[in-house]
Amino acid sequence: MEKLCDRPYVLTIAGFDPTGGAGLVADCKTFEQLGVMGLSVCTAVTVQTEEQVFNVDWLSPQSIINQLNPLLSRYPVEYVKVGIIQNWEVLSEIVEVAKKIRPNLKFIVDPVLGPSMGTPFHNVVGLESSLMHLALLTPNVPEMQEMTVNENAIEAAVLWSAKCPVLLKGGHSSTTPGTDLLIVNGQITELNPLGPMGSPKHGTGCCLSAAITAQLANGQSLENACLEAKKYVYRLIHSNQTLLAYHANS
Ligand code: PXL
Repeated sequence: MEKLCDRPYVLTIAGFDPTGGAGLVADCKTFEQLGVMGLSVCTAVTVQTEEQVFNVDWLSPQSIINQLNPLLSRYPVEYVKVGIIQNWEVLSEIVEVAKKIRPNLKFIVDPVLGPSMGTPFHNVVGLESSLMHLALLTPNVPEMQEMTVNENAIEAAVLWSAKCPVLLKGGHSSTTPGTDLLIVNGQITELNPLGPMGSPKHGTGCCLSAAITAQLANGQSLENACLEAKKYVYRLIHSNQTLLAYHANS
C-alpha cells in the first residue's frame, strides 16, 4: 500500500518560536496553506514573545542530524528551507550530510541575523564555497552587508550571485520599502511591492522563504516562486493589526 501522499514533501530546518509567528511553526503553517507536505527539523529552542527574545538554546549539530536522517531517508524531499542555524560551519555540515542521503536536494537559506539571534553569519567570505549549490539565499540589506563585510549590499549580492541566486529583501528600506531584488548570475530583476505596506509582523522573513520553498516544490520558476511568496506575505501583513499574522492562501 502506498504510504506517501501526492503533495510534494518539503523540509524546514529552523528554530522553534513558541509564538508560532516565526521559525518552524510559521514555516509549517505556510507549507500547509500552499499545498505542500511540511516536515521540520529543530535547530534551536527560543524563548520569546512576538516582541522580545529572551533566550536561544542551540541544538548540537548531531541532534540536528539525528532528526534529519529518518526524514530524508523516508520522504522524497527535494526542497529544504534553512532558517536560524548556529553558524556557517554547522550549515555546511548539515548540507553535506543531507546531500549524502538525497544528492538532488536544493536549499533555500534565510541567513537570519540580529542581536537577538547572536549574528551567526557574520563575515562568511571565504567560507561560502562549500555552499555554492544553494538554490537561493534570502538576506535583507543589513544581513547581506554583515555576511560579506560590504557596505554596498547590492554590489555584494551581485558578486554573491555568481555562486548562487540571491533575493535581496528591501522590506525595511527607507527609500524603496517592499521592493526586493532577485539577482541571478549578476542579472537583477526588481520585484515590486504589491500595494501598501500593511501592519508590521513578526516572522515575515521566515514565511517569505518558506513560501518560496513551497512554490518551488510546486513546480514554479524561481521568479514566479518569489512573486507568489510576496503575495503570501502581503496577505499576512494585511491579515490583522497585531504582530502575529493569520495565515490564509486567498
Ligand atoms: O524572524 C527570524 C527568526 C527566525 N527563526 C526563529 C525566530 C526568529 C525571530 O524571532 O525566533 C526561530
